[in-house]
Amino acid sequence: MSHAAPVNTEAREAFYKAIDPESMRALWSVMGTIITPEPRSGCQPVMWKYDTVRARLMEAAGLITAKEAERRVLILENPGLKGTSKCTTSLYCGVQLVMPGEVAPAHRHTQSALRFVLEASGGHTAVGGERTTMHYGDFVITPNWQWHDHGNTSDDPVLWLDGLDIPLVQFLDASFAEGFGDDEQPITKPEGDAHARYGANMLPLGYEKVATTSPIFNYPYERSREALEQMRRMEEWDPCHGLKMRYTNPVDGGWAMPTIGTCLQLLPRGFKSAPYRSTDATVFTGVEGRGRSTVDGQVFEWGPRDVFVVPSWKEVVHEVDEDAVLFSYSDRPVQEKCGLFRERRGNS
Ligand code: GTQ
Repeated sequence: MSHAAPVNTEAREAFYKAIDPESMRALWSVMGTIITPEPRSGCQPVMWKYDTVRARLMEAAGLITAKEAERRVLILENPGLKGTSKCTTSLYCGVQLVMPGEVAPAHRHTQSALRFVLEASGGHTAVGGERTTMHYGDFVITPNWQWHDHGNTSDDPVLWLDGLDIPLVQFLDASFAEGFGDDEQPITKPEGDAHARYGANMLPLGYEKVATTSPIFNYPYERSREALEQMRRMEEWDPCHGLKMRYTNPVDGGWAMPTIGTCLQLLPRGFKSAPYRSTDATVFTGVEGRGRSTVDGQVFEWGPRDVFVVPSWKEVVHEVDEDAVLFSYSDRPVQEKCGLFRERRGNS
């Protein structure tokens, strides 16, 4: 596989041409490009500064309402994957803005979505008949095929990061979508219902797993952050990750979403990580503090709400002068299910 394709002779060229209209291709002429010795991704290391994205979203708010747009989102498109609406090869990333008084009308689709809240003094999203209020740093899930609508009854703009498995679903040709018909779905449950049932280290007796996604749909930042704070006292620093926790589905302990793995990590003041690479291209966003991440030789200086990408199998080193928190997501659950996930810790 590591050897080059066999040389082209006139006779071989003629043969390739002859079989092309018959919808055939000689494997030996393409083997090295379809089965590579290691990942060869078009996905590039890249960073978006929040101030730039936010300013453009405010500009967009002067052009279109959330209702007319259905979702007022600026896609963070990887420059190495231009025209594809992808942030990594398998995952999508966008930043959504809902202005005071606006609603993003109810719809559903087979793509799963995560929201990571960047600015909110009172926005909400409704999923499965329940509303949840969004606060800075909350990780909110919209499971596939669930009706969802967003609203903002506060006086301030609400912004969040959208992470969806759009490219994965597209690859599998499994996209379905429909509008609800009304702006908002009926609310049938009190706020906090899912949390009470599934988020208190208990489950209703006899509960049977019905979905592949966690039944908790808001993981409040306050609680996730508190866990990291408690753990920092033990100083169990991982050389590559500092202190990195994954969000789980309380029903089975697996990832919170079937296609997207989500994590929150604390990097303590003065920390410099050991080099790390993994097959799951990862989208990071700053939550607290500032830091510097070197991705395949490119240095990204990030602060809260900035977004950067580490492509598959590219080396990353994180450095922080102050305590910093990062949220991240990747397709790791899919790779694990397929036995594909690989990582390399340190310089080996
Ligand atoms: O909020 O439902 O960024 O359907 C892209 C597609 C957000 C959403 C996106 C969507 C949504």
